[in-house]
Order: sequence, then C-alpha cells, then structure tokens
Amino acid sequence: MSKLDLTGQINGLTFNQLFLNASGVHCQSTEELDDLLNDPYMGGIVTKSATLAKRDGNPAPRYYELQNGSINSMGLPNYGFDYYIKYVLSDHAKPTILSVAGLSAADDVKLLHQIQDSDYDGLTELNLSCPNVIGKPQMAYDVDGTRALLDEIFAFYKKPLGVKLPPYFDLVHFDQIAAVLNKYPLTHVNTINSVGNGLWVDVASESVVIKPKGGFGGLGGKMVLPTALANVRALRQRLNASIKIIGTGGVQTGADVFAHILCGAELVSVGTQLQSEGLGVYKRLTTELERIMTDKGYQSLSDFRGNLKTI
Ligand code: RRO
Repeated sequence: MSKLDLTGQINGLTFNQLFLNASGVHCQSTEELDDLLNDPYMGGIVTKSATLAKRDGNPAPRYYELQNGSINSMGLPNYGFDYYIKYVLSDHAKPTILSVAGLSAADDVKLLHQIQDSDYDGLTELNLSCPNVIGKPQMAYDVDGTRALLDEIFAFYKKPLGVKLPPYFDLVHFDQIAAVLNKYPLTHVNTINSVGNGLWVDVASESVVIKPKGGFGGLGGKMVLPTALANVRALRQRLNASIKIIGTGGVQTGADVFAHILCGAELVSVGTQLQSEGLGVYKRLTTELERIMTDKGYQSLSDFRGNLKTI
C-alpha cells in the first residue's frame, strides 16, 4: 500500500484514502456496500440515496453506457431509509456517508428528523439534485427553495450534514448557491451529480437508449469532467473553508483525480468508471495518482490541494 499521504478530512473525521463511490453505483445492497468497505483502496462509502419508503425506481432500460460516459434515469431505486440507517449504524472500519433523498422538501425534513432522533452520528448527505424522479425538479436549482429548506432543517438538526449538488453552469449561479450554503454549518458539498436531462440517440435504430422520460437522463463519466472540475473549483473559491468538497464526475484516470484535488476536492468519488470497470478501479487510480505525485515530488494531497494555477 501507499507510502504517500492520500488522506482527507470531513468534519474532523479522517478518511485514510481519498476514494469514495459515487452514490448510486454499487451501493444499493448491503452486499455491495460491504464490497466497497472491504476494498483497501477506498476511504469510505456512500449509500444509495434513501427515500422514506422502498422504491423499485423507473422501468428498464434505465442505465446505458456511452462511448464517453453514461446516461441514467434510475429513478431512485433503493431499499428505503430503515435499511440504510441500520447498515450505517453497525460498526464499520471506515467512515460512512448516509445519502438521503426525499421526494419532496417535507420528506427531506422527515428523513432528517429520523436521523436526528437516531443513534447515528456519522456523516449524512442530503441529495438536492436527483434529476430522474418524474415530475420532481432538482431542489438545488431553486436557490430560494434551498434556503427555505436548510432554514427549516437547521432549526432542529444538530448532526453532521452535507449536500449533493447538481452542476451549475453560470458564474452568477455559483455565487447565489454558495451565498446560501455558507449560512449553514454544512460539513461538505458533494459536486457534481449527473448533468441532468441529456439525451442520446442511437442512429442505427433511430431511437433513444433508455426508457424513462422518453430517453432523457443524467449524464456521467468522461464527458462531464470539465463541468465537474469547474464546479469543484468555483465552489472551493466561494464556500467557507470549513465546508469540504467531495469531487465527483468524470474520473477515468489518476490524472483526472489529480485535477479534482488541484481544483480543491478533499475526497474524490467515482461512479461511471466503477460501473464499467468494477472494483479494481480504485487500485488502478491509486497507482496512477501516486505515480504522478511521485514524479512531481508531492508526498501528500495537501501539497497541491486547491493550488490550481491561472494564467
Ligand atoms: O436514482 C437516480 O436516478 C439518480 C439519482 Br437519486 C441521482 O442523484 N443521480 C442520478 O444520476 N440518478
């Protein structure tokens, strides 16, 4: 294993390796979550976003691998909140992040009340950015709605809480969402969720490639790397230093991981590439990242984290 320091911290909690899974990939069942926890190259795990009740999600086909990424409209298939809180409440050798996603703001509040009233003191991440629940907008694109929701939550919620954000594309929107998030004692933001409502066309069959929503779905993988890096960087430049950033999106190589850290990510999560390559991805990425760090003479992520140069 590594002689380099690949650790990160969120809310004083140390992750001994920088890698997480992106929520949604290989994290729906306890068996899958155990696989991730048993991988020595992973720093911690994120659960599939839990809703109050179990959900089957959208009809298949609902995930499709593209040449340069993926498109999905899973529709929040998960075993329900009780299943995931039971899992994170048992003893694990690594930090866990319990991801939760209400189907409405009222559901979000109910989920967080249940965590507040439970024995779970670990990290929770409120998913404000699922693009695939039919008829439900992505909450974090509504800045005033996000402020109202976080006001309601932090009136009673006293445990470590972060949020999962959708990608933003306008510098004014970065300013607006950061100004709201900076008002609350958030532990972290996880950026980016998939780029919502892309569409892929299979020319041979003259058809869309996933069934839900007439083929529209969230984009991930290589094609979203520049968007992910922009969101990590722009939010790192705007958020309070106490709010750490989990960089998610577009990681295929150790160089991509290095770029996320340079933009300011504390930890890095991998989704599409985990789905296509399988669990060996974290060992490969660690080896590639360590090669780059060694060549550059860096011993720790903190030697270059956030130090992106401009010209
Ligand atoms: O389950 C999904 O369709 C899904 C979720 Br909750 C999410 O946050 N992001 C995504 O790309 N798919």
